[in-house]
Amino acid sequence: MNKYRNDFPLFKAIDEKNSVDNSGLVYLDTAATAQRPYIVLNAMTHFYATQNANPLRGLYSLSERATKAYEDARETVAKFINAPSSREIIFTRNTSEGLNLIANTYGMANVNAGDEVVISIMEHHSNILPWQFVCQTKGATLKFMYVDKETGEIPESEYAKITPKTKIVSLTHVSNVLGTTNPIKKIAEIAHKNGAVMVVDGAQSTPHIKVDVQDLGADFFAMSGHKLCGPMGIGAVWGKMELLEAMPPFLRGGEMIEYVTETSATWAEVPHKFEAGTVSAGDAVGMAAAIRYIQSVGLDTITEHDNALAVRLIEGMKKIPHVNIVGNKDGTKRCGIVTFTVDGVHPHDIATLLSEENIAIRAGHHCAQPLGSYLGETATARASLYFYNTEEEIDALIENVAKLRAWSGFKD
Ligand code: C6P
Repeated sequence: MNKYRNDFPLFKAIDEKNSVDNSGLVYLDTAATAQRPYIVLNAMTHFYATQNANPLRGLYSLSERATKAYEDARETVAKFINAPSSREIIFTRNTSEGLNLIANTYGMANVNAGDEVVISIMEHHSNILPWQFVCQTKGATLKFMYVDKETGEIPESEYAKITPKTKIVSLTHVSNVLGTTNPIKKIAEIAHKNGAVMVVDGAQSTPHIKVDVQDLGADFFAMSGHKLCGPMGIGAVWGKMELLEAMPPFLRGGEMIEYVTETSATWAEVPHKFEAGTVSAGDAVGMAAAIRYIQSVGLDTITEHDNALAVRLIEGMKKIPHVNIVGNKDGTKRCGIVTFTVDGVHPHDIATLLSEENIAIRAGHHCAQPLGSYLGETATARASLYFYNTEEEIDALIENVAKLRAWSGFKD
């Protein structure tokens, strides 16, 4: 039994009120959202029970304590990704909001007619649609770098799509379908040589591998709390201070201003310029607790565990006739994300049949429809695992995947 499982209430066979029976649940959908340990839930309860006031506003000590808890959470996020300053961390709702923030502020202010934005075909819709909007509004061109279907990697020849016309390169750090880790450092260097900025979607990397935004050479980085054991509804954007200072605000309203007249306004300093309205302080506190928890498990331990389970899963699946792994077949290159199809069985049926065996996986387009069209797989099944998963769970998945065709009426 994996020693971390006891940290998670959802993995208790029977919940504390005896109302839900999760015994035997095999949860393999962490790429969609991770589970939360008690420590995160307790940190949020503690915030609301002892520090709850509207942060950044009150001049009384309770509000100051709420502000401190919120700003301490910002510091924790900054250190987690090695941002030079916590003032460069903006809290958002999630990665999607973060990428929209970057596109709507930096993108709209810096991309003009005739310019180009370069992304890749493996992007999640959250890293496609904001750039489609910018390019369509400004008369710019959105260019895609394509992937090698076998390795799931972007061949270096595709990097030539980054040219002096490119204003922004925006790439996922880790693909939520292929599990590929993109060589951001190398691509950022090419982007910078061409005068472009490098935006990184860190939704799937931050839970699995150590991230250092300075070493990556990124200019912006977006992430979600809920994928790394934090609460839903909180995420963060990191950006270089000189870029953030020059950018217009995203949302307008309370607390993001310096001075307002009937006809004009000036903006608060970064990061508050980008955090209009009452902030999600309880969620920020929960995200910081999740980061500390993950650090206590250790990112190196997590990477090693996820890779070992992915290798076991892929090796097991390779032995099953009619099962096809989508992308790289080396489990150490998948960040715990294993996508597959079974000949003759629709991915939705795969997920439904496995659900009857108490196994939770995701099926569909995974919010990456252009990648599906490019691969010729409009839907796939995906098992995504984490440090709380066990070898027994992987074996249970393999065992049941082997039965899918028989359950679907096939003779072989
Ligand atoms: N992918 C998945 O099951 P949000 O939903 O905003 O926290 O994250 C969006 C997002 C952005 N980029 C990548 C690479 C992602 O994987 C995701 C979320 C989930 O694959 C939900 S679609």
